[in-house]
Amino acid sequence: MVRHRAAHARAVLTGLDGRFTSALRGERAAARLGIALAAAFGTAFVTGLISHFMQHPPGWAQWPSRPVNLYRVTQGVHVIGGLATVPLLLAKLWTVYPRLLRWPPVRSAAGAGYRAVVFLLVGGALFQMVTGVLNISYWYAFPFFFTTAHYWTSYVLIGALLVHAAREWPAARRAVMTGPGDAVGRRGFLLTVAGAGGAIALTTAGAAFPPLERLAVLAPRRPGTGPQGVPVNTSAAGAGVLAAARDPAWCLTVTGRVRREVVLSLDDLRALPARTARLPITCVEGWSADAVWEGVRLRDVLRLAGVDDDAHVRVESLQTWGIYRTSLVAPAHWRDPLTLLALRLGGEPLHPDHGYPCRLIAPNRPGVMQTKWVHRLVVE
Ligand code: HEM
Ligand SMILES: Nc1nc2c(c(=O)[nH]1)N[C@H]1C(S)=C(S)[C@@H](COP(=O)(O)O)O[C@H]1N2
Ligand SMILES: [Mo]
Repeated sequence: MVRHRAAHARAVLTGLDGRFTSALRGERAAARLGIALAAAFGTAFVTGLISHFMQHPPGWAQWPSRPVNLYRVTQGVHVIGGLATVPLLLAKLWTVYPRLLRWPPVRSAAGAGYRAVVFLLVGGALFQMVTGVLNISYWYAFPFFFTTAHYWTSYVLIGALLVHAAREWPAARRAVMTGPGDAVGRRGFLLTVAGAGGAIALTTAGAAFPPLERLAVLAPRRPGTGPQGVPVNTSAAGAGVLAAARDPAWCLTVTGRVRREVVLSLDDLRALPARTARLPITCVEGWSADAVWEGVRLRDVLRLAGVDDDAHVRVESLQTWGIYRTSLVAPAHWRDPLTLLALRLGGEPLHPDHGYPCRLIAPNRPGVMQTKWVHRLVVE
């Protein structure tokens, strides 16, 4: 009796007895959503890998310093596209969940293998979205390092997606090409899902794309807010550098593989030729804020010390801990005339939270590599 009731409850839940089925759970809707999701995940994978290899360049390839806004576009597409994909994923899961909860779950060994792939696909997709959304909302609810987990899960997700797509493609194609036309309700369902995705995109895209700035009510960070009109991720107090940054004895040291070690005070830096560049801070979290920076060219300072053209430069902060306390600058970036050691922002000395007395700002580079509170350049 108990067993019978459990089986009955399951049947109701999974729609096997026909009570909880919906006309919206057609193959055609599932196929269409699947194709859209595959395109969205493929885009997320490519833009995600770009972000990864920008921060961890393989020895044989160098990321260019132009176009200035390239990373802003790829990472904006990654994060905003990812957010807009959430309703698609939820809708897809809703259309297929009777099949996900099918009983018995496996009927053969081959079936068990494929169930495992579907499990990785659904689990991986949910994991990427949930951790991604929490991360950009500054809610670090998970015990692991987001970036590493998100990076490796993306390979699992894309691998499972390829197996799933290869297996379902014939049926999906049949459903989309030759199936019965969409019932009105079903078309309305897909339009609603697309509308929800579009609404999310419209209310978050302004975090990266200025024309939509005023609509960006759902964006966790809005450009134009914060001291000097630029958002702040780590404050000087939070980084524990306030006293060192304000110390009148602050100086910049250029050392490592140099012809002569150079030590420059703030006044020495101010006496070098001043340059201006309009460049965005482009955070890996998807937001970008344009600003006008003024300072000295990194290449001018490096040439004072005498460095080889193919040298790599490690920019070190006053900060003594944290994963963003240093960043590596490859030749394409330090030789670019727009790459500055900025002393001023928007016509004023840098606010402490923006890196006073001196911060790196370079074109086409993730925010995590725009080191603040610079005090040493180590040539490698
Ligand atoms: C709502 C959806 C998503 C959000 C909000 C999101 C957010 C992010 C963020 C904030 C980063 C930057 C991490 C950092 O550099 O510290 C990132 C990187 C990345 N994302 Fe996503 N993501 C989403 C979906 C996806 C999906 C579906 C995939 C895979 C298909 C993916 C693959 C990647 C990869 C490979 C990286 C590079 C990680 C690294 O630098 O090692 N993301 N994502
Ligand atoms: N030393 C140091 N530099 C840093 C960081 C940091 O935590 N420490 N955060 C980085 C990140 S994640 C971003 S997005 C930019 C933000 O610069 P802003 O606060 O001036 O907008 O600074 C970068 N530079
Ligand atoms: Mo950032």
